[in-house]
Amino acid sequence: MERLAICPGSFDPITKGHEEIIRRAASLFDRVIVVVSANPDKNPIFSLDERVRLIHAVCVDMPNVEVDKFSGLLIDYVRRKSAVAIVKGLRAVSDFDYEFQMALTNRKLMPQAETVFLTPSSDNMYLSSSMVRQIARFGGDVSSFVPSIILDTVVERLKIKFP
Ligand code: COD
Repeated sequence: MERLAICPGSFDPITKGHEEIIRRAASLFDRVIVVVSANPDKNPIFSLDERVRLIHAVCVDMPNVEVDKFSGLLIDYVRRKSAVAIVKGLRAVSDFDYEFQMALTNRKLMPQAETVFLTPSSDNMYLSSSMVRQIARFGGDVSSFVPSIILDTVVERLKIKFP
């Protein structure tokens, strides 16, 4: 049976940290769907379709990875796709409480889906989309944090937002 994993997130925008987790997931599972949350509470900088396009570009060399979007409960999406796992990245201790709470809640809602935590390399340990947005806002260089294939697009887009 094909083992499908879901990599969910806001990806506003996708970073090298996200890319690393997706690559690791792609090597562990038969198929991976990266799903972008349409959560309107987050007030994202990049539109849903922009985020999907950026992830597509980053994952172009990963044949078993697809990109999709979702709204509502993640676990409903996981059930609909008959996925066996939700893959999350776990950085420092600061991620733990929130991620643990989500994993336990999702397990209550769908016991047969496992949440799998992958740790990033030390280079990506303290990297987040919000850090990228903050650096860009003050005119800093984000090239160490954003996958090179989408760097120009992201920089141009952030310049429009933070001229
Ligand atoms: N290294 C490793 N992993 C990383 C890094 C990094 N540098 N940066 C981010 N990650 C991981 C995060 O830990 C997370 O697992 C994933 O990548 C996505 O990160 P973000 O920041 O893009 O996305 P989040 O954390 O805002 O996404 C949250 C979800 C959309 C997954 C969550 O809110 C959700 O499931 N929402 C749907 C509503 C729902 O079902 N709620 C009930 C849950 S109990």
